[in-house]
Amino acid sequence: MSNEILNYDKVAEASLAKAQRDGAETMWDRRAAQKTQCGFGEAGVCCRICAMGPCRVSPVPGKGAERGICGANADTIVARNFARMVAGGTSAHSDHARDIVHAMHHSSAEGPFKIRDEAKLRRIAAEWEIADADTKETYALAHELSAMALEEFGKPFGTQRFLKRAPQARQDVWAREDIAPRAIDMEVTTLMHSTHMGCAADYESLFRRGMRTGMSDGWGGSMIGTEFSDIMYGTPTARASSSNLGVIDAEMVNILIHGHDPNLAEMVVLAAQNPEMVELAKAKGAKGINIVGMCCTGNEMTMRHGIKIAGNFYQQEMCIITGAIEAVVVDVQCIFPALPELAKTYHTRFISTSEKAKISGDLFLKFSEETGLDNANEIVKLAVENFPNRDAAKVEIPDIKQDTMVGYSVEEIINHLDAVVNSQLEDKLGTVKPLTDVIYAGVIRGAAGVVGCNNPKQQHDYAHITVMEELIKRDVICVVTGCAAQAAAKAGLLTLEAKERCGRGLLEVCERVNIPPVLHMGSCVDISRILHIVNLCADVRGIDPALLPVVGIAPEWMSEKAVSIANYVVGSGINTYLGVIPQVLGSPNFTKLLTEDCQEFIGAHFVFEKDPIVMVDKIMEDMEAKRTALGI
Ligand code: XCC
Ligand code: SF4
Repeated sequence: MSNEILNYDKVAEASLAKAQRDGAETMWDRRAAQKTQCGFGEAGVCCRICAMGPCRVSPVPGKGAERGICGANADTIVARNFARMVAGGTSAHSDHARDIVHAMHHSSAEGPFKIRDEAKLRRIAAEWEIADADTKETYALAHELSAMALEEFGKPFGTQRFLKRAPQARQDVWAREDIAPRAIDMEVTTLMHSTHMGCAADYESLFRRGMRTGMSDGWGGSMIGTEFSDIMYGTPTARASSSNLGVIDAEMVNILIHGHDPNLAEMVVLAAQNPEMVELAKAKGAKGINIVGMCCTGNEMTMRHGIKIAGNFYQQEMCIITGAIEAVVVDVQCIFPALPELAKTYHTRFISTSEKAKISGDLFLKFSEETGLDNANEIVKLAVENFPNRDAAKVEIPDIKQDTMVGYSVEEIINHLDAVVNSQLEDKLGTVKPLTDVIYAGVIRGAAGVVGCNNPKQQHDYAHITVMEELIKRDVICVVTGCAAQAAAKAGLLTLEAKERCGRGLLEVCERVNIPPVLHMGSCVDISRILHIVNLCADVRGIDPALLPVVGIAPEWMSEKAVSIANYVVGSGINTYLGVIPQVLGSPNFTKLLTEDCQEFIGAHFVFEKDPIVMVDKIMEDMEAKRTALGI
């Protein structure tokens, strides 16, 4: 077993040893079965977009075939493959957002979909220039706004509405370089067209079109996903939670919610609070119902309700291996197709709910906005009734959990800043200016957004934690989302006490503002919160965000969504550091375009660096150079 790859993860060894005893297969067995991974695929030079192929050109220029049958060279093939990853990622985030907007379209005073942050509804309606946004009846306004949001996916003309949140200097770059995204579906479709056999062959053009598609994710789908989820389910506020497999409770009915979209998870939490359901659980011998979260569903639910975090991407199998999960309930994205089979080794039921992500092997129970609460009731009941089937001999829950703080939306960060700076004044400043003040004063050197998945190409959580620990030591504040945030939670970095692990400047800021040095900002669509706050900071200084000492980092990424994210973060003027190297090295030209040349026209670039310590050294150099250029 690959323990050397997992020894950073405190629960992994026992968990995988148990899997072996139970005869359960895990990702590690399957990874071993893959043997050495394909060198052509790794370099991005395998093309199978038409049936004359598959064609593979040499990953090492000058050796072997240099062109596919149609004549596409390594540059074209690599650029097309990369662009298609962007299209995949953008569609995933954006389709998630569309479901949220649909739920808002079904919202009503009676529920179950309701408007919980009316102030935000009115704020965004005003931002989108709806007349009488402050006086219209709540649900009439919600329906009008959701109809407008749906237009963002398919409108024939114009660009994404949220782009106006960026300072003018950045909007000018987008206009000049033609990467201001139009309707989201249009960007994805046109990119699939461009990458069809016999279309775009110019690698730079493919890159630019890919970036514009990614931009429709960050400033379109993801931002809509975040903002509309806040309107319906509440804008997150700071709250306590707990993390790691130890949050699974041997005496309770445990339901693992896994996936991304809060619609399903919100309904499951609501259903589990129903006193009748709790009584039923007691009648079955349990003390109650314990909902635990995983991946971004876990992030959405912990940010708004303090739902405990069972773990990140890597731990999805380990949860089931505890033998104490009555049901795994999933919607979309990042769900191993292996789970239903693994669940059969235990008493666990595996329930998939989205037609977009039907996973065979156990139960499919279609969730829809019309019947959301009924669906959730059925799911929770099924889990409760499964409790007596648990095999006590197979239950083994690692006794490891870590307290954590979550819930730092942009609004909540501003509230915290206001509480300190303005404690004597009546009026709240309501801006991020105090944050830019401490960056400009050099008390903190810069800010980093650490995001993304786990990937067996990196030791589990090691790259995430090392990068964060090293950055806060060097007075760089971190904001985190996705599975990176859950890694931080498990490592105790999302606590007020973590300030002891910081440099002096950041320690002082954490004390005064009463925040952890690493702030949980949510799920992966919530990287739009990071975009938003960076742009607010640039705005108060009247500069292009590309000038700020701010970076994006994905130390252990794996998904297409991460490629889309990297594109919009770079497109937004923020240098992006990747700890797993994307499959592009088979084209030195395309690699150079990403890591150097795009700096010239976008004002930011990609950095590939597998070693987290070396990565942090590069980041500090990057930030100090930006500080020098700003004269701060
Ligand atoms: Fe998935 Fe969003 Fe990656 Fe985690 S971080 S493995 S994409 S859950 Ni988004
Ligand atoms: Fe081969 Fe060209 Fe077809 Fe790709 S598009 S599979 S390189 S012939």
